Formats: sequence, C-alpha cells, structure tokens
Amino acid sequence: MPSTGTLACSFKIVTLGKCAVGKTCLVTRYVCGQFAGDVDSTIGAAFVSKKIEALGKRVTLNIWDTAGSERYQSMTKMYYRGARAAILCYDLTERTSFDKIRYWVGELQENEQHCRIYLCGTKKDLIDNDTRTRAVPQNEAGIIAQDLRTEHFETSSLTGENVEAVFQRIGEDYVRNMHSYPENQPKQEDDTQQAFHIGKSEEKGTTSSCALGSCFKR
Ligand SMILES: Nc1nc2c(ncn2[C@@H]2O[C@H](COP(=O)(O)OP(=O)(O)OP(=O)(O)O)[C@@H](O)[C@H]2O)c(=O)[nH]1
Ligand SMILES: [Mg+2]
Repeated sequence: MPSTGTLACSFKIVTLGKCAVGKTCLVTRYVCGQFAGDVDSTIGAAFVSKKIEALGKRVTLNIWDTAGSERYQSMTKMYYRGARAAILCYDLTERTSFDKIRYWVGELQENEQHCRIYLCGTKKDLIDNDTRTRAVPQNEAGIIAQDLRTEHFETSSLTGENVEAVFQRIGEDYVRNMHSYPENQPKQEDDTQQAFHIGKSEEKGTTSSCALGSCFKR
C-alpha cells in the first residue's frame, strides 16, 4: 500500500436533517467561528470548504449544507452522492426532527456504502438552560449510534460546544480509513497522472474557501 505521506487529501461531507434543526448554523459556526443566528432557510444547498490538519495530514473538508425542506428532498440525493461523511442533524428539543434520522440512515445505507454517518443533536444550549426542553433522551440517540458503529455528538452552535469536535473527528476518521475508499486505491495508470489530480484538488480547495461569504449570504 503506497503511503500518502504529507500529501493533502480532500473529501465530501454533507449535512442532512429536517428543516430548522440548525445545519447551516453548525457549518457557519465551524467555518466562520460565529453563531449565524437569524438565518434564512437554505435553498437547495450551500457549499463551503475548510482546510484542517488531521492525524498529521492536510485535509480539505468540502462541506455541502443541504436544505431540510421537503420540497428539496428529491435534489438532496444529488448532494450526498459521493459523500464520505454525513452529519445527520436533529434538534434536541424537537422530537419529530429525530424521527427523520431513521429516514436518512436508510437512504444513505441504501445508496452510499462509503459514507460514514455521524449523529448530531443540535441546540444543546437550550437544554442546558432548561432541562425540561429535552425531547430526545441521550441514550436513545446513543443506541442508534452504537448500531451504526459511529459517533454521537450533542452540539450548540450558539456556544460552539462540540462543533469543532464533530468535524475534527470526521477528518480523522477519513484519514484513518482513507485506503479503503475507491478514490485512494492504487491506480494502474502511471503515477504522473495521479500527481496531477492531487495538485488540482488542492487548488480547487483554496478557491472554494474564498467563496464562503457568498455561500451564506441568502
Ligand atoms: N439556541 C440555538 N438556536 C439555534 C442553534 N442552531 C440553530 N439555531 C436556530 O435554529 C434556527 C434554524 O437554524 P438553521 O441553521 O437555519 O437550520 P437549518 O437546519 O439549516 O434549516 P434549513 O436550511 O431550512 O434546512 C435558526 O433560528 C437558528 O438561530 C443552536 O445551537 N442554539
Ligand atoms: Mg440551512
């Protein structure tokens, strides 16, 4: 198996979940370091990228933040195609948003065998302020996460709690398992062509990061 050494890599992450669970706020908190607050509902999807270091490798996270509204559901498949990680968001204070998680798990397992699933209960600050607002018990989500052999996080985009941890974990999991993904399998063709592809994807990452401001201007 060839070593990836210090070469950079990039992969696709998608956010999924019911309308208003806080997907856009989660991504904005991570990429911009602030709480977006009063944001408009996403139309279709928004794209941002962020470069991080994970397990000693430079990794570009290409994040597709999808719309939760039912009216865009048929398009969502297009956005999660080829994703290596999906953040399935639900609102800790809203029970029906958790029911949607099962739907998304089914969709991904059926269509994207290489996509790892991360459960993310959002708006933890509301629970911390008043525990009676909790609508999804921690152990219930934990059981699903255990079945999926994946991680479960509870986050707050308002305070920033655990937000960085979700994406860092995703980056590290990708690096740890990178040789199992088709895009990192050794190719039969000559190495020159492979080197060219790597250079190109790095370039692409830089350009897309610059587009961040406009992505969230809605
Ligand atoms: N208190 C609190 N409110 C949050 C948090 N995250 C999001 N919100 C609020 O929840 C609402 C919806 O947030 P969005 O990020 O737009 O939700 P979304 O999942 O992207 O929604 P769609 O784009 O319609 O699918 C907004 O009013 C946010 O201010 C959080 O961590 N804490
Ligand atoms: Mg949104």
